[in-house]
Amino acid sequence: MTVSSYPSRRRVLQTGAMGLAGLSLGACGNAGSRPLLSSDTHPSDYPTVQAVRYMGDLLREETGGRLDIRIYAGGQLGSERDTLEITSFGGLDLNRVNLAPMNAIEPMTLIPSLPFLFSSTEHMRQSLDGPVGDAILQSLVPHNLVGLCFYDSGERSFYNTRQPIRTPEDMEGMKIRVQNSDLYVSMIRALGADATPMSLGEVYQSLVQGVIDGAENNWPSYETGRHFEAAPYYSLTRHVMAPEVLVMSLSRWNKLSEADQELVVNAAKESVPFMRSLWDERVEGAKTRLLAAGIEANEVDDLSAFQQRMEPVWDQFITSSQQQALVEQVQQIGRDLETRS
Ligand code: GTR
Repeated sequence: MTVSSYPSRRRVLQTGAMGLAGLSLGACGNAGSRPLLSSDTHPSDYPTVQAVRYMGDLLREETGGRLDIRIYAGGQLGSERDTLEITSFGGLDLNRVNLAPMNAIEPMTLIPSLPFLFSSTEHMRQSLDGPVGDAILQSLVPHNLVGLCFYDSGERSFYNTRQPIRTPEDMEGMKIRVQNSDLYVSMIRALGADATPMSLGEVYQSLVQGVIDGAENNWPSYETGRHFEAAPYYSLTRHVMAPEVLVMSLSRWNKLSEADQELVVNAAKESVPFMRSLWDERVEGAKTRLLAAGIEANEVDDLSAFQQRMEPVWDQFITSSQQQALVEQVQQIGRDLETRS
């Protein structure tokens, strides 16, 4: 499937046209000199947005303002799936999204999204900082996207309006919101719950109105989206550690000189450690604030029941020898880390 075959194409084009009309007002005329326009679903103070802003500062300093980034945060330009399509058409230059909305367009992006693949933050970071991460970034080029870097997204866990989750049976019949990815839909079904794909912006209202019973995300998004107000039971399943990715439209990339391409890649890479330190702080801060606000968090003593149910999910989505080889590399990195510790 290519980016342009997304189902909601008509709606996307409408959103895109509105977004672009707005964007062109602020642009300085020719595409070569205007800032790189960047989208993020999170608000201005979120670590991903701050990291891209940092990258823009670096570029501005290094080029005396010739290269710069203008960020449209808070989902102003639409959902991740929609803005991704706009980016692939070249209507947006940069986009920070999770890997989930790319799962349908590029099978290699399924790998870091696999439930229970990474055993720790270190395992995830080492895997994505090396050849596995490079191969996944590279796989985006045929979709008119240049993968610049990965950012952390931490551990995703389930939260809901009803009760603590300790076993898959506790989830039976619950309506759980997922990102727009078939992998997530299968994961929820394998746990005995009903999956409802929707964009992040719709989750709060859907929880409040009882359209869904729960969702799954990391601590910072659970806090930022105020989902905790409606769904105070946060159960630490830590089932997915799929990272965020920063992509550039291939058409804008091709308009840059080789020297500028190198500046962009280097600034993106430099923003990664900056983002990670903000991220670690944000996770701790969110956890402390949410516990103080009275949410009920619980550890899950036996994750094996959840893990076992994921076996058919892996089999369903890891179907090529290319994917299999990368999964094995990630697993080897995990074993090496364990031996060293
Ligand atoms: C967040 C992630 C977003 C988006 C969101 C979601 O953790 O940073 O990019 O994927 O989850 O659940 O839609």
